[in-house]
Amino acid sequence: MNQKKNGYSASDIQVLEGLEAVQKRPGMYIGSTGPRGLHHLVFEIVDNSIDEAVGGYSNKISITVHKDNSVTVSDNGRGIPVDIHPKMGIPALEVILTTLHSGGKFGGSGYNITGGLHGVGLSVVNALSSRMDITVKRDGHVYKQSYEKGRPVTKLEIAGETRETGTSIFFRPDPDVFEETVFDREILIQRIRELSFLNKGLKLVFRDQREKEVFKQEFHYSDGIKDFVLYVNKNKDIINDPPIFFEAKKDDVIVEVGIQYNSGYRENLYSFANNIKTQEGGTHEIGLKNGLTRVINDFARKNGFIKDNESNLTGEDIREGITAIISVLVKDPQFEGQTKTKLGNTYVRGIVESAVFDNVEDYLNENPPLARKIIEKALSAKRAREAAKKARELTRRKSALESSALPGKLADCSERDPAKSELHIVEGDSAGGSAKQGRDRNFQAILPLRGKILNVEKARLDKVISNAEIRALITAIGTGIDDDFDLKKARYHKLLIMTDADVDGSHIRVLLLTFLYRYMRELIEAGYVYIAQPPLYGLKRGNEINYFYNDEEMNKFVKESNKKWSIQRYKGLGEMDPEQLWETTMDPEKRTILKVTIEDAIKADEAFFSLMGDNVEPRREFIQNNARYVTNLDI
Ligand code: 0RA
Repeated sequence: MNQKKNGYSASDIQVLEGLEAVQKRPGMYIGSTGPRGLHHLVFEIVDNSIDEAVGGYSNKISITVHKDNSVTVSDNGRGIPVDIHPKMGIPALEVILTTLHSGGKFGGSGYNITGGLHGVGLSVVNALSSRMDITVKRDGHVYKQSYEKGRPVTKLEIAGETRETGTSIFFRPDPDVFEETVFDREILIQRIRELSFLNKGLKLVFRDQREKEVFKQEFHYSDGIKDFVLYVNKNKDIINDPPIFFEAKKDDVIVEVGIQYNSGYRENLYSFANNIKTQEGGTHEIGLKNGLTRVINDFARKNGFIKDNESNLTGEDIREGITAIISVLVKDPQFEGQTKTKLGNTYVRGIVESAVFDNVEDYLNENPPLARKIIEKALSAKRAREAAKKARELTRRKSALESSALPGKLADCSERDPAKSELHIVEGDSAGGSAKQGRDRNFQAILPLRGKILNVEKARLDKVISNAEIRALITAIGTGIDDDFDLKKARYHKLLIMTDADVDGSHIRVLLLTFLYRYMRELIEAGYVYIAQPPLYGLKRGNEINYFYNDEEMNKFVKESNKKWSIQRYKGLGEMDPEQLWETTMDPEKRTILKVTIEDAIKADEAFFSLMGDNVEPRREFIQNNARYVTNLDI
C-alpha cells in the first residue's frame, strides 16, 4: 500500500512536527491532561463517527471501555478513505491519523463539528495514545493499521474481505501524558445519552468491560429533543403535556426545539449547535428567548390575559420553570467566547426567532387549556418578581439602618486590607470553633455555617436573601448580591470553603458554589473562591503524625515505611483539634487549596440542578457520585 521508499520526505517531517506539538502541549489541544482531557479523547473519536451519522451514512456507533481502560469506538459509516493521498503519497487514512486538523473536513455531514475543543481531529487522539489500532471496512476489504504515540508501527494492510463498511478505532491513552487513565463511566454515559437525544434514530451502544459482569446500555431515542425534554423533566411536576416540539429548516439551518414547563422556578435552558453544548449560549439561544417572549406576550394580550394598561411579561417571567432545549445544525458554525461554546452566526438568530414564534403560536392556538396554564405560570412569576423587588428594597434600607453590623457568628481578622485577608467558611459549629482557635487571627476570619444552607433552587430570590445563613455570608463578604453586587467592596480576597469529606460536606460545597455562581459570580471570576483540602487520614506513631489526603498516598506510605501506625480516619473537620486543623488545612505554608474556576461552578450548578428532579433521593445519589467533580478541580 505504502508507496514511499525509505527515508524521510518533507511531508513526514511536517507530520512529526505536528504530532510533537500536540505531545509537548496536550492542553492546547484537549484542554488538560486531567480527567477532562482524558474523556475528551473518547468524545473526539465519537464526534467523528457522529459526523458520519449526521450525513446519513451510518446509524450505529458502539463505544467499549476495555479492562485496562483502553477504548474501542466503532461505526457503520463509509469507513475512513484509504486511497493514496495525491500530495502526500501515503494513504488518506495515514494523513488523517498523523496530520493536524485534517479530520472531519473531507466529507461527512457538511455540518462540521468544530466547536471549542471538538474537531481537533483523530491525529490528536493518536498523538496522545500509546497504541492505536484502526480497522476500516470499505470497498470489499478490511484494512488495518497500528500506531504508537502517533507513529505508524505497521503499514496499512488488507486483513480480509467484507461486504460491510465502517470504522473501528481502538486506542489506549498514553500513561506518560495523562495524570490518570481511568475512565469515569458516568461522564461517558452522560455525553453518549446527550448525543443520542441530539441525533434521533441513531443507536449508540455503550459497554464497560472493567467489572466482572460487563455493563451494557443502549441509547436509541426516536423522538430526539422531545425525548430529551421529557427526560430532564422526568421527576418533575409537569405543566404542559405533550411538550411543545418542532423542527424547522431554512437556508441550510436545521432547528429542533422542545419546551415543557414544570411547577418549579428554575430556568433549564440547554442549547446545542452541531451537537456541541453551547454553554455560553449564542444567537440560537437569543432567537429562542426572543421568539418565546414575543409569542407569549402576543398571545396573552390577544386573549385578555394581559390588559391594555398592564406591562408585558419579561423573558424571565416566561422562562420560570421552563425546560427548553434547542439544537441547531449550521454549515459554517462560528464558536466564540471564553470556552468557545457560544454560537456567533448572526443569521441564525432571525431564523430561530421566527420558527419559534410560528410554531409556538400554533401550539398555543391548538391547546387552549395548556396555553392558559403556561401564561398563568408566567403571570405568577411576574407578581413574585414585583414582590421580590419590594422585599429587596426593604432589606437594602434595613441594612443601611443597621449600618456595618457584621454577623455575630463571624470571627473577623484584625487585618483591614482585603487583599491580605481570608474568610474561611466552615461547615458546622464545632469545626468552626476549632478553626477559630487554630487560625492566625491577624488575617484569617472564620464564619461557621450551621447545617445545610438553603437549597437555592427551591426558593426565589426574596427567600434566599432572607435565609439567616445566607445573610450572614453576604454581610461577611460585603459585596452585596445580584444587581447590587460590587466586587470592590469585598472584605476578603480569599474565600475558602471548608467542608467535611462526606456526602453532607459535598452537598454543602455544591450549594455554596451554586449560590456564589448565581448571585456573586464575579467573585469566582476574580479568582477569590477556593476549596480547602482537609486530610482524610492521620497516621500516628509516638509523637510523629503524618497526614494524607487520599487512600493511594496513605497506602503507599504504609507499604514503604514498613512500620506499624495507628490510623485515624477523619470523618469530619470536628475530629481534628485546633492545632491539627491549622497545620493541615489552614496554614498557608503547608495547606493545599484549589481555586474554583467558573467552569467548576457551572459544573456544580449543573450537577446539582440539570438532570435532577425535585426528588431528593436521586439528587443525593448524584451528588455522591459526582462529588469528585467539585473536588477534582481539573484545569
Ligand atoms: C474522511 C472522509 C470520509 C469519512 C471519514 C473521514 C470518516 C472518519 C471517521 C472517523 C470515525 N469514523 C469515521 N468515518 C468516516 C468520507 C469518505 C467517503 O467520501 O467515502
